[in-house]
Amino acid sequence: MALFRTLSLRLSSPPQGSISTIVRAFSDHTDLKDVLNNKIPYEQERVKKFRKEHGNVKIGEITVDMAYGGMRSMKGLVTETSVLDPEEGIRFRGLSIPECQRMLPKAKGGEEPLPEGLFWLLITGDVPNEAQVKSLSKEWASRADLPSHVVTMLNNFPANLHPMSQFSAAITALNSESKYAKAYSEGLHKSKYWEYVYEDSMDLIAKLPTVAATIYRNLYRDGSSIGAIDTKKDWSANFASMLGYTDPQFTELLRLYLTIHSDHEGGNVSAHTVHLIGSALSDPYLSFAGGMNGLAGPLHGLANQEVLVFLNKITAALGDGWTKEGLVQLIKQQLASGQVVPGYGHAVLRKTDPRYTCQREFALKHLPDDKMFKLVAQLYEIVPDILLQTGKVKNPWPNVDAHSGVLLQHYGMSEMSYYTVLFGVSRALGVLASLVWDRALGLPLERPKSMSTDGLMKLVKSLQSQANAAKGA
Ligand code: CMX
Repeated sequence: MALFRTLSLRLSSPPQGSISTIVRAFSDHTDLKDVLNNKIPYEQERVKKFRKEHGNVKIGEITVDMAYGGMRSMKGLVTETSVLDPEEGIRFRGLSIPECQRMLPKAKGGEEPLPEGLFWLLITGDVPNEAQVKSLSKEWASRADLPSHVVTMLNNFPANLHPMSQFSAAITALNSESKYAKAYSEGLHKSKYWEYVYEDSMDLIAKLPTVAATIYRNLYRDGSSIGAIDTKKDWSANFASMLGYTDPQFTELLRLYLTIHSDHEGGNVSAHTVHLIGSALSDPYLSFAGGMNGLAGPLHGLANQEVLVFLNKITAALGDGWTKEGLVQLIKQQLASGQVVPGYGHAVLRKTDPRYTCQREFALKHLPDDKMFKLVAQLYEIVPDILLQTGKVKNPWPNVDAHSGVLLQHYGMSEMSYYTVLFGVSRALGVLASLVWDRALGLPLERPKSMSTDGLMKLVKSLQSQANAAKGA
């Protein structure tokens, strides 16, 4: 620690060279905040210099269709933690999912990456070592307790309130604990914003499994106690045990699940919402709760619940002895009734989602004979062709949500309305890492320009007449 601080003091003006070279000196340091403390000044300088030299460079054009069409392909956000390639899928700080599975530290005897390692990677850009990941597990375990008003609130929600509504409301109520909001109200210098956003993000990530497990126990396990956090266990192991699951394979699944659902660059509904709300300098609890309300939509995170509903509908209609012909007919009926096939399609991806593929590999390894898995595998064979035949679906391939529920229910988690809560716990890792960087880079209040249809028509007309005049000249 002392050496680290000395180095950071000596380097008062950022040196030349890539950030990864500079910070290698700190690569064995286990205090994440110290690592960031040293990294952030260099990145701030790098971005400042880049903007000064190239701030006027055009990076795209905006069409009328983009404005009406959900801003697809419009490059208008900066997100450091991950990039989504339409063909290849997600890369977390440059690493694909198989690379993360190979390179990130694992639990003793485990094969899947620890989500703590993924968080370290997302927020610093570096692959952590085991000591760094262990220190995060310990730190999150020490921050996991809930204030009593949140426990009381959770215990008093009616059983018919959807788990995602409970989750979002509890996260909003947790903002009584916001160190950022408190410091801001006392007068906080803007250069310090990120430090308090970091503290809140660490607290929130630590508390999410406790909130989520309390919801689960209240709704599906007669309100039984979640038990105590074990500071020697990793984040997922504690979560699994609070949920009441003892099978080590379920814990491994949870580690994989919480790793792969964490981040999908900046434009998806949950990430964009957190970023947008955070730009108003709302605290991380309020920002993240907003993101969870977006994740709760059926075209986004709730699709994992919808997939299970759809699979159950299939087995109710066709029984376990479904045939390929029967499935084709049912899928066509679903489309004819104006509904989507949940778990298929994506706004950016144009190939099978690698998050689907790694879950399929997990299933092939651990539950190859599971009936529901076989159904999911069969749907993979037939849904894309049917979606392509509609002539309008841009991506007929399965996304992350097509697979997750089947794995969870294999280990006994059959409560499908709960699945999006797990997605939400994982999503915190990516969006809160991004929120820290948003404040570190001083990104301002987000405020894109909107136009009315009349205004757009006038603009198009005037642009056309300018173009015609230029042609005539
Ligand atoms: N089933 C039926 N129709 C689909 C479809 C699907 N799985 N995917 C796309 N389409 C339809 C769209 O509804 C749209 O129809 P209209 O022109 O009649 O409105 C048309 O095909 C074109 O859509 P697109 O450009 O291919 O897809 P979008 O970028 O507009 O939407 C998504 C992307 C994910 C909302 C869409 O594919 C969908 O609704 N999928 C099912 C829900 C789902 O699985 N969501 C989870 C996504 C992953 C996540 O965020 O968790």
